[in-house]
Amino acid sequence: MKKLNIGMVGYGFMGRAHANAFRKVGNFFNLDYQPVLKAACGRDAAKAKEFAAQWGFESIETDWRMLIARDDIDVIDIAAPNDVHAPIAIAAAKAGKMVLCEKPLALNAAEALKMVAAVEKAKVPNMVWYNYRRVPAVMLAKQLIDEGKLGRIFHYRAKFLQDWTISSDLPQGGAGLWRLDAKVAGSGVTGDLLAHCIDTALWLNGPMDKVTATTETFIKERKHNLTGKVEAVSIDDASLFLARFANGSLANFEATRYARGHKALYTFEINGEHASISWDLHDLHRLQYFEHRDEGRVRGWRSIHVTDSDHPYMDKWWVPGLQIGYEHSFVHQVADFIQGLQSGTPAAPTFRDGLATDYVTDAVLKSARSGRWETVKR
Ligand code: SOE
Repeated sequence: MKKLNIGMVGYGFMGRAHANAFRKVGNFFNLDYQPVLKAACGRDAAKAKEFAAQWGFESIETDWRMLIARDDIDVIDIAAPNDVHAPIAIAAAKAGKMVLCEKPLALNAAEALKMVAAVEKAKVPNMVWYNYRRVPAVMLAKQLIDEGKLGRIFHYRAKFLQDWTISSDLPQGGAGLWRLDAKVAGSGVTGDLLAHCIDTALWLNGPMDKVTATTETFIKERKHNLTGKVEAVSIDDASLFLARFANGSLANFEATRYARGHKALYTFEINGEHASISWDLHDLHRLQYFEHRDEGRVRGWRSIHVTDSDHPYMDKWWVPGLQIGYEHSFVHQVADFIQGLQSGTPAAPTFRDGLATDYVTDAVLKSARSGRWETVKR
């Protein structure tokens, strides 16, 4: 079996999700490549060492430039905050490394475009970690849509609701809280949460033509963890938008960190001419499906427990009826990336697909400022 040497930048929540996926994939999928956790990279040597020991990385680096310079690294995996995605990805591509990048691809579409140019010029395999595509129930939704079961699509509806930033005592910036600092995150819930909804939507329902949005920052000032000073908050705390898709369907999207009681409630619903589907991250192994052409007396919403061996990915896990969870979506993503290397057909979402999402988030933020419908670039 060929080795795929991984050099990972970042050791936070996402670093754990990626490292776990690299470790597990070979146990469950028969692949030609085996990921090897070669080096974990982070600025704090003590934390990097602790992380490397916990997850089985062979070595550490404290400067991503040194990591990229190493001959024994095949893949640079970026699990660090958004403001370093572009410089690391571009340098890695120039050095001929494959690049995996956490979502959103960049701070904005202009930066994402440079990243796309770099990986395409260097012809290096690349992928963005929009992991929810790889939840079996979501993949089943994709299969049903591609088979034409829904018919013409009328509506797409998505939400991503959280409640972890409601307290005004919560500081912004630094480890764990960089998502509240616009300089590091690029935006608030638009880039962090809506980006997931948009990636899934573009994949399931095709390109978007235009959007009209509104955003709000409920808490205007927060103490900054790095400066110690109270500073203006410039992320969007909530972001809502309407969209028109190229296929003629109408959509609404909402993301907030101020929906008390909701922790990570990502839901979407699609209404077609013949059928509707809906999915809910808090019940991620189920797909709700309504088929109008069923016999009238028994017609109703079916709750499909997506755990059978003919469901996407499920033949690789336990036995029918035993469900899997969040972390498995990352394992599937690594498996698909490797299968893309083997087959020569790159696994999506590539950086170019990630750019498409950044074009939408840019249009959403632009519309929130202008108060007008904005065209989505392609
Ligand atoms: C934010 O809380 C967050 O961790 C996102 O950054 C992730 O992308 C999402 O999957 C869960 O919520």
